[in-house]
Amino acid sequence: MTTAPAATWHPTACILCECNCGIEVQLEGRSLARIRGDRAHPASQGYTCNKAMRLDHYQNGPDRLTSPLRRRPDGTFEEIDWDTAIAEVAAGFARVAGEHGGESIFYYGGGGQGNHLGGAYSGAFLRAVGARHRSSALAQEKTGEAWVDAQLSGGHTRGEFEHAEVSVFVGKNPWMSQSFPRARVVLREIARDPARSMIVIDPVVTDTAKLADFHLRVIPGTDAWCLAALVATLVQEELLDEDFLAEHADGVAPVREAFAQVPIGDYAGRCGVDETLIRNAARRIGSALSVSVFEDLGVQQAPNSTLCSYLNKLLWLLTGNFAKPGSQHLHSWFAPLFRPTRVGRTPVTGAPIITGLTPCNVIPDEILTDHPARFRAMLVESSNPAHSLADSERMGQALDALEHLVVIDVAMTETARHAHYVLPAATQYEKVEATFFNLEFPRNSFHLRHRLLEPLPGTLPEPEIYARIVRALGVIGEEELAPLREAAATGRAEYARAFGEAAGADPRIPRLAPYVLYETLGPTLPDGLQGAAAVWGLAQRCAMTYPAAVRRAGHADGDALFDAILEGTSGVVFTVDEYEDDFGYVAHPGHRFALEIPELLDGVRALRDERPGWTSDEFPIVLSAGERRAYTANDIFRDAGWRKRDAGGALRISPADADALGLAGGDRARITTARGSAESVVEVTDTMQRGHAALPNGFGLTVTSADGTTTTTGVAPNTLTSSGWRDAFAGTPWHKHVPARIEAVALPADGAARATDPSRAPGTA
Ligand SMILES: Nc1nc2c(c(=O)[nH]1)N[C@H]1C(S)=C(S)[C@@H](COP(=O)(O)OP(=O)(O)OC[C@H]3O[C@@H](n4cnc5c(=O)[nH]c(N)nc54)[C@H](O)[C@@H]3O)O[C@H]1N2
Ligand SMILES: Nc1nc2c(c(=O)[nH]1)N[C@H]1C(S)=C(S)[C@@H](COP(=O)(O)OP(=O)(O)OC[C@H]3O[C@@H](n4cnc5c(=O)[nH]c(N)nc54)[C@H](O)[C@@H]3O)O[C@H]1N2
Ligand code: SF4
Ligand SMILES: [Mo]
Repeated sequence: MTTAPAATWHPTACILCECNCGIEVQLEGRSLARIRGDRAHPASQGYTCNKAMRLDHYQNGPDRLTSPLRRRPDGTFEEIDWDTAIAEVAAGFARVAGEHGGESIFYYGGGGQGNHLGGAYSGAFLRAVGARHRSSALAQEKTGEAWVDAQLSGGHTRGEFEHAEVSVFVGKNPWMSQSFPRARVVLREIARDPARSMIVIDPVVTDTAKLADFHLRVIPGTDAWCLAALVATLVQEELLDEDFLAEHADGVAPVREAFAQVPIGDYAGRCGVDETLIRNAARRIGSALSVSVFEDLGVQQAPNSTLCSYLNKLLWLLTGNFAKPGSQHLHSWFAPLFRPTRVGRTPVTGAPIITGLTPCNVIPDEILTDHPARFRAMLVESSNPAHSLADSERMGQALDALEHLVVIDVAMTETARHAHYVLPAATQYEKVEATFFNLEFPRNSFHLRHRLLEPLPGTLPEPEIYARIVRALGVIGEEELAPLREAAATGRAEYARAFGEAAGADPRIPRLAPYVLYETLGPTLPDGLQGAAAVWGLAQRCAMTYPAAVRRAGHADGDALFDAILEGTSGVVFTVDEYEDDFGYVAHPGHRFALEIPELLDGVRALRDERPGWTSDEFPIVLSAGERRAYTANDIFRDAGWRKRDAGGALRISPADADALGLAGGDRARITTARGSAESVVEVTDTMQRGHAALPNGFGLTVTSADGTTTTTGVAPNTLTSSGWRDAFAGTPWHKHVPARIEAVALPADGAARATDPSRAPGTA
């Protein structure tokens, strides 16, 4: 493929958050020169936020890798060719598996906000080496919620905010963090419409809270009391949907009992919200025709997080806000991101494995030990755990303790610097890509993005990297693959028949399915689309799982769906559901919700004797470590120059704290926690309440310029967090609730260090 003429608009997607808005791009050479929203995209319909326009800073970002690297004994890296790299990477995993068993090989990542297709092939690698343990960023945010969902319904739920009469955001700031289609348009529509209401539970006056009808401005970390008071109001004021509960739910009585006695006024006092406001918000929920809720990191990474997920879900369940327009929904999946049934215990610490994922916060403990079952080798793909997981320093020590660490990334990251081998990937605009963040109802869509550019010389797409590793492991040979290749050349129907037959005869075929598809079906796909081979298998499964909904979306069967996906370069709707069919997604017997979760009802009762408060005299301030802002995007942009504002990533504090600490905007402050200490520029804002401070996420990445000098902009939040600071159920971190101390950094006599110039931002080396 050569570079297309500049005037052509190429459809693809933004890769900066789970919305993956459709965009169109004009190229100039290898630059994404002009970007606009793609109106043909079924979910985003032309919408983007400010961040998508800056995507060239990703495509042409710093520290781009262009050759496989091998660590030298002195810690520096040397470039090696792909054949050598693959042979040594595969041999390293085979050696560890041979000596200690495949279970000692750990896998982390498998995709970020825009790229899950590569990860679809990782399963073949894992099964080829006998690995069983894995994790990803989901296990530091969503596993508590997933555990609650597993008990309640066995599925994942999403709100339909576009049509909801009442929208509830709990520890979620969609104006900044988006996460559902066309978020800002929808939020503005809600704010403008007097018949609709928005309820926001957040200690900060966020841009979302500014649009809210009810802002429950909790004291940080007290959501459990606030949510319990809301649920108790519904119960005590008899606002439940009794018909819905009788027809569709079990375990209602114990829930009713647990909340009948909750002292609403007392709990309102503990969370710092006026009792009348809580009661009015609950009444609004109880009387609405439709309610949708979104909980996110403000509760999922804070005290009582799993309990908060339960309380939050009771709000819509008790009021029957399910399976109708504007309400909460269970939905189809193109490929499931969560498998609620996959539970177990980790080998060393016995931590709960939820949806198949090891809690991120215990990963260092599963490595830094002499326990015989410890993890000894690791493959990291599309993730930067040395920066994004709690306690970066200890995470780094754990990575260094591994016998074999392989990192697949587009850039030299904080994690890659610890690796024995670094394998350079093509970017998401240089290969066929997709995500499995397909969470909508009633129309759910999937977008297979074609490449805009050839891979940068020296790099490979992940499907090819995994295929080469599996090939080198020699678990399945040409003898088994050749007949399938021949069948594929004859046609899709013949291929399906041959694949089914081979899978029945040889268990290696289904075990290594993504690899087998890539090697046999892949070569028959149009140029550049070989990596989509696994999508054929997923499309077949999707059509078998939701036959009626797939047909309603206009696809006769799995093959037709696959063809539509290959051709639909702006994305396709793969299921169209009927509202009443939603109950069919409830996995429990009789498709009934199971409202009673005994462990968490104990948690509700325990709130009565518990007093919120995790700070101390030494660390009196609650630090929210990793807030989403207009110019943050996880660790995807390494180039600090993409930011138009807040270039240094300011520490936000309240005027009251600023006064008490003798700080003014632009000053520098030292922030210290039980784990670490860092310096930051300060922004004083009355959006923050007294005793609460916030640092943004995605800062503190270290980039190397051409002359070898390194620059770090802003604070890496996880230099300040501890891995032990986590939820008792799910092990998810309390990043939004880190007790901290803030002190003014003494300025030189002339005040010269007062930093408003971004190049002088604290932390800039
Ligand atoms: N701009 C931008 N958008 C993003 C991302 C990004 O990096 N940048 N990342 C994406 C990803 S991976 C995710 S998971 C989502 C996360 O999206 P969000 O969860 O919305 O993002 P945060 O800003 O981390 O946290 C949300 C809110 O929690 C509030 N909060 C802090 N402490 C508490 C508390 O004790 N109680 C309550 N109720 N609220 C509290 C904060 O004030 C904040 O407004 O964003 C996605 N979108
Ligand atoms: N303290 C604190 N820590 C947090 C958070 C917080 O709020 N506070 N938020 C957490 C949350 S919610 C999340 S989701 C995580 C996210 O943290 P991570 O899981 O580390 O994910 P990303 O930041 O998205 O990093 C993606 C990596 O993928 C690489 N990459 C980009 N494109 C490709 C590609 O095509 N192929 C490959 N192989 N690599 C690619 C990028 O270079 C980058 O290194 O951070 C978490 N960490
Ligand atoms: S909402 Fe998310 S996917 Fe859409 S443009 Fe913004 S960052 Fe990109
Ligand atoms: Mo996330």
